[in-house]
Amino acid sequence: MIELFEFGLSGNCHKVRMMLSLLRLDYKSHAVNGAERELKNAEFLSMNPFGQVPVLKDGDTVIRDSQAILVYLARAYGDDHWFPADPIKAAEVTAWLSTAANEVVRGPNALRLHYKFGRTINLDEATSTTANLLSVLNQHLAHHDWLATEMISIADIAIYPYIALAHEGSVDLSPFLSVENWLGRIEMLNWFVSMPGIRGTH
Ligand SMILES: N[C@@H](CCC(=O)N[C@@H](CS)C(=O)NCC(=O)O)C(=O)O
Repeated sequence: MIELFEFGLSGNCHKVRMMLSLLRLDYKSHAVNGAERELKNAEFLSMNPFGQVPVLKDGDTVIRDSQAILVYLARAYGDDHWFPADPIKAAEVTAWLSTAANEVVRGPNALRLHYKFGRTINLDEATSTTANLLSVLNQHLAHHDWLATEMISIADIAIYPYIALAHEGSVDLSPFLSVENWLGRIEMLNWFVSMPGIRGTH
């Protein structure tokens, strides 16, 4: 049985929930209470020494980090298009996984943490990172249906949640029509799952 240690409002956890659903995998959810310091007790730290969700357990295998979990699920349970064996395609997917862990975190994720959860951030840096990211995404998606290859891959899943949640960080996506259309394509997938804050239609 697959187990997922998670927060309901976390976009990083939502990547994993989406992937599990799209692969039609059953799992047991463990809602971790960050306020109760459940992330920092010895048992949790033995699974992820950074004390963060998501963490996925599959039998004796424990994987931390949302991008790593997507790679694991794609290779263990998915068809090749999710994380292709082809070296060039694998590199294209990995480039977007890096974008998810870098520009997305410093941009729309940081703005959401500020406006929704009150975290102090460098607003100018987060705003300019977000503007540049959305411009890059929009130009790329003007000519591509999916981010990395001609089919959906874990690149799309890794980038999706914090773009779909960007409005909670006071970001207006309406000037970025190709991004809006890509969000809509993902939301039309069979077995797509939503989360609080993700609008139903784009
Ligand atoms: N690189 C990690 C980042 C995970 C992360 O930032 N998790 C947040 C929730 S979205 C968390 O656990 N925060 C609590 C903390 O850092 O104490 C990933 O992609 O999974």
